[in-house]
Amino acid sequence: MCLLLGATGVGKTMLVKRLQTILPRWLCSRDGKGDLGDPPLTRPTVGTNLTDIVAQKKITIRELGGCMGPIWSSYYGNCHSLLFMVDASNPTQLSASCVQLLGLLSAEELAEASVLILFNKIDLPCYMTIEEMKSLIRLPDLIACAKQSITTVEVSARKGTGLSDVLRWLQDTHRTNG
Ligand SMILES: Nc1nc2c(ncn2[C@@H]2O[C@H](COP(=O)(O)OP(=O)(O)OP(=O)(O)O)[C@@H](O)[C@H]2O)c(=O)[nH]1
Ligand SMILES: [Mg+2]
Repeated sequence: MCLLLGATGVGKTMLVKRLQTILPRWLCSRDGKGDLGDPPLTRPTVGTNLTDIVAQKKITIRELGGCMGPIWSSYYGNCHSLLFMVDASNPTQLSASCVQLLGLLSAEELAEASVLILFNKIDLPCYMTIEEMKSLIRLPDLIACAKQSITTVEVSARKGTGLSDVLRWLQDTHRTNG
């Protein structure tokens, strides 16, 4: 099981919809590029949303809506990997996201999980660069101190940028178990 978490509106549902769209061509050519068509409409996820990504093995991604934040922890069990999404176009949300991330990294049940932090919406202009945001939340220190293995990736779920890296990470992370 892979958990997909992050504040409301960062683009989690868009990500899973787009991953499903690019999966067939990624499996053929290891390339997620090409026209993805119009971005699908999304609504705020009230509750949870399960999506199966079937590559070499089936990986179930469980999105929890941002509004479910207070009860995210009841879903930590059996979580092999964690996708944590941040809206790279919205630095004002960053400190709240950082607090959420710290809570996740210190949770006993997630100590063994591999973590991928996604900076989404890189297609939008922003007054702060991703490097500046990373240093603002002291991400290098977090990565050095965390029990989990942490990777970061910059994506646009809307445009498809970086999504083949996400699929590769999922496949590598779930190769052995989970
Ligand atoms: N420009 C841009 N917009 C995006 C991107 N990803 C998502 N969005 C938009 O952001 C809004 C929220 O997207 P959702 O996928 O519903 O967000 P969510 O994280 O699932 O939100 P909750 O389910 O409420 O927690 C929608 O209007 C999307 O079209 C992106 O990469 N670029
Ligand atoms: Mg959603």
